[in-house]
Amino acid sequence: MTPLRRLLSVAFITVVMAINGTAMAWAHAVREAADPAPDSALSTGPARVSATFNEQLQPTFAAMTVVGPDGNLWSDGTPRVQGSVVSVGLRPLGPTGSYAVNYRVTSADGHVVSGSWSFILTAAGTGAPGPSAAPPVSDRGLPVWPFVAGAAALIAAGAVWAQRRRG
Ligand SMILES: [Cu+2]
Repeated sequence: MTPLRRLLSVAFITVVMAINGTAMAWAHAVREAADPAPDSALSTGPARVSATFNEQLQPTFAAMTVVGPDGNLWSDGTPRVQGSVVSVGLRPLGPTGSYAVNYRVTSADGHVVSGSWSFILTAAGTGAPGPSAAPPVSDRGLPVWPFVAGAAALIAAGAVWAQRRRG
């Protein structure tokens, strides 16, 4: 391989890795269980909802919300991380329908993992909701542009270098 080709392939791999950033989750915490179970049908809500992961979570910066079919927040208080489990309190529930549990936690390796699941309330409760839900927690992965910029710089440097050699 010529040096330019080598540089180009390094740049290409860098870009591919950046684009696949979220797919590199194989090294991160993976959710193994959820309570209530995904798509389960309940006649009354539990006191808390929780998600269990395959490894310890970092206790800071966890987010977990429960958003009801009315678009309101039905989770109560701040999320709690204990070992590999993140949980949040739940108000007495209200309207029947689908309640979405959204979470964002930090893996032991420092990577952020987010996701959601939902369960169904089959009998209306008498609870009162919290405030209207904020937009769901999003996966704040690494931005892609520094990788792309870095790859572009590598390509440019490689081209200049190849030119100098030739001349
Ligand atoms: Cu990771």
